[in-house]
Amino acid sequence: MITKEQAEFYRENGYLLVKGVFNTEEIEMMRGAMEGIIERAAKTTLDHNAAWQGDYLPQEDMKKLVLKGFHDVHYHDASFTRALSHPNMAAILSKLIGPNVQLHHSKMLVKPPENGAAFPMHQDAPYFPHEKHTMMAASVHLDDTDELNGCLSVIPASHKAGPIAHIGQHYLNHKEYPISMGTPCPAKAGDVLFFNYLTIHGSGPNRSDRIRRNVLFQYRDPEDLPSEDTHVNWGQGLMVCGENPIFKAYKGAH
Ligand SMILES: O=C(O)CCC(=O)C(=O)O
Repeated sequence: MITKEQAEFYRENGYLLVKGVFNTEEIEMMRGAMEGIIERAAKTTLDHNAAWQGDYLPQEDMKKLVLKGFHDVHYHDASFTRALSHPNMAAILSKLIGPNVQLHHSKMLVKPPENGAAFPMHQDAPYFPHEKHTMMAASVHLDDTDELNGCLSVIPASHKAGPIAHIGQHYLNHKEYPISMGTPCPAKAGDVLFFNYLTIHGSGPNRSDRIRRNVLFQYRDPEDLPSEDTHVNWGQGLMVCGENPIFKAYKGAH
């Protein structure tokens, strides 16, 4: 699914956009599944707006912004389980991480038209630090994205600098790391942006009349152990490629 050059690009730059990983039918299934999650959540106390707080926008503007975010989407709908372990995904992940690949968690992010909130620049590493830094996100695009509807931006090769101190563990100082500092990664529905959890990334607000829906799967080498006991999720440890050589040692006797 990817060439040696693409894998090399990922190692050098900390990110890689792969075109056409999912077909139209698979994308449609995931869009429907996402709608189902939002509808069901709206009937419970789970419906929440995950828009970033902070000082990157005046408070009045911030209040208008919406970002629908839910974790563990593969426990809500099987289309996400199929997507996270899709043969195309497994083929790519085994080239980027290695023969053994394990799921860490999944989530969905919906930026509605006109008022979809931005994601200030950050690394994912402070949320779930690991020893060997193999962790990477695969952001599956369910819509065409560009700068107008808040596509992802990355700072190429920023993963090489290692972990950087974040404000309250959440994001980087937006004056030092404005979103405009990143390289925008416009994509089509079905494309997947892979990026290491040390790669600085973010996304602008959705100022278009188009929705922007992404599903994000986070993966690691099973031998890359957490250095802090945080962000433990359902389904953590699901094998997506190869085998888990340390299952017994890590999990103990049970
Ligand atoms: O999808 C986006 O716009 C950003 C998502 C992101 O940065 C994250 O979940 O860490």
